[in-house]
Amino acid sequence: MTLLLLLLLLGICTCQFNPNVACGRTSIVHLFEWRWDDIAEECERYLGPNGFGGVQISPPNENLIVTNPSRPWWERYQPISYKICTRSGDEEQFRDMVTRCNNVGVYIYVDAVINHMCGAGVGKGNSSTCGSPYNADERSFPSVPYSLHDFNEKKCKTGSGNIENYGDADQVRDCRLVSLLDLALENESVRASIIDYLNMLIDIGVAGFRLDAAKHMWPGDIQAIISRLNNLNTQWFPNGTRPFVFQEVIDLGGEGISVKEYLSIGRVTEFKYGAKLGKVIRKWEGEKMAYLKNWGEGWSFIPTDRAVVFIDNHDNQRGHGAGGASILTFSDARLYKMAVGFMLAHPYGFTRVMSSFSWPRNYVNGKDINDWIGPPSYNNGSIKIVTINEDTTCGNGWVCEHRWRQIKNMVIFRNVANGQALTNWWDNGENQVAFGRGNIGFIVFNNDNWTMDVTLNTGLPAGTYCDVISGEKKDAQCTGRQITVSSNGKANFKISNSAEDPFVAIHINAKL
Ligand code: QV4
Ligand code: CA
Repeated sequence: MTLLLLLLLLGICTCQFNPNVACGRTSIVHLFEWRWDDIAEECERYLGPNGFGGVQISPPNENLIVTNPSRPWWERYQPISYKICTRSGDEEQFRDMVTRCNNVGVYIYVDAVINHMCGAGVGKGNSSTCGSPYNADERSFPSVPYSLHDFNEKKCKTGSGNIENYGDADQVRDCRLVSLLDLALENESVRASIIDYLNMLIDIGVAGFRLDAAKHMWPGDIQAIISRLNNLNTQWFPNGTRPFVFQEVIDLGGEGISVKEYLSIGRVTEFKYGAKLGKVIRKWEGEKMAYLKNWGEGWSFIPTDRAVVFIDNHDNQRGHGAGGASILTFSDARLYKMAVGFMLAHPYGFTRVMSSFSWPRNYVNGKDINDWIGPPSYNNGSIKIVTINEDTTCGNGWVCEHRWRQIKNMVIFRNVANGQALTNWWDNGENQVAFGRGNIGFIVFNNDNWTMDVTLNTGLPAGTYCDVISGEKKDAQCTGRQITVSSNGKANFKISNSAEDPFVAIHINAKL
């Protein structure tokens, strides 16, 4: 009996690590700042058919409207209430998106901003996306409702009331992150408001949450909150399914807070991943691809079944957050595709693909002074629709990295190779590397400054395969290069260092 209870508890405790993606799907995509209507369309016309597992959406709850600068993307990280009412759409549009995406097996992951409300210095008014009133001076948000005693005013010990020293764990949790009014998450009334908000989203049908600024919340408070969340909606998910939780904790080492404190609660964002891989692909600090042989825990990353990994996110693609100059983005397209390709081919972690809007980068003394620019929008502030061009790319300022052929095809590669171990690693001691996934898929990179011409053991069955980087298989034809695997599993790979994309990937579903 006690054993049964223990097993049951164990089962309950481990489920929040499961991303809940539909069988055979392995990645999610962050559709940063997209409208709910566009996401619903994208699920049906593109993400479902191409094997994407889910979408991380921008915060759906009402936020402060920031006019100086004009409507920056970051206004969405300044909550005013938990009404579903933002530039992305209202509650009806949100429900429609969740239903339509779920119906095609693409699940929704909500960016949950629960550490804080708006900035301390924004005054009072009702300049918020749903017109709800706020008074930051009095710490009053009547639409939740929150008032003075719901904030960490007394607990924070710094002079400014803001976080001043990241070496001091108490400050990081109890003081204000860049002046954002810090919620007292140990208060039952605060917990209840947050739990109501998250449970409303679960009941609508979302599959999980990104916990924004998790490092700034005490692990015990997060645990208490997520243990009171409902199981997922049984219209789409098996009985008893726990919401997937992944926590935004930036730990590059050397701070007062370790990512380890959060591993028992849910998954965690592994920020070392993109920062390190960026350095390797850029060949900075003597890094080379050959060193990727023991990529993953071997690079002192968190355990693979706890990690959410990505090459860039909405912060560090523009110099916010962590990672610095090594982070690769759509602006370094050639290197970026290699990095995303490597990530999606490699078994470590649960993978998230970034999908951005473009903005004119403008560096002054090493800092992009346009880092605030919000999504493509009209003069009245409404977000522009995502248009789709003839060639399947996006228009209206949307970059849609997830629609780049190389990236989309590697999302499919990862699905096909799911569960297969890394096999047949090969490297030239420099920046030419290759590896397989069981006898299912094989990928080869040439990031050296000379042509690669090698014959490698792919582990794949004999046959002719279509390279899914230079093209793809369409109606039994290959639009790109063809690779012939002989009966001993070997194949010749010739990759010019000046190729548009100096890598090749094949898998059994791309066999001709
Ligand atoms: C500024 C000063 C303050 C000053 C205040 C005076 O920095 O010191 O007291 O003015 O009014 C915006 C502005 C910022 C401003 C603040 C409050 O950029 O200059 O403070 O608003 O008015 C995003 C942006 C922030 C933005 C915030 C809220 O990145 O620039 O702040 O939204 O609009 C750490 C954390 C990590 C965090 C990362 C960016 O550990 O958790 O920094 N990442 C997440 C999100 C991120 C978001 C937040 C957290 C906050 O991914 O997008 O910040 O929700 O590493
Ligand atoms: Ca806090």
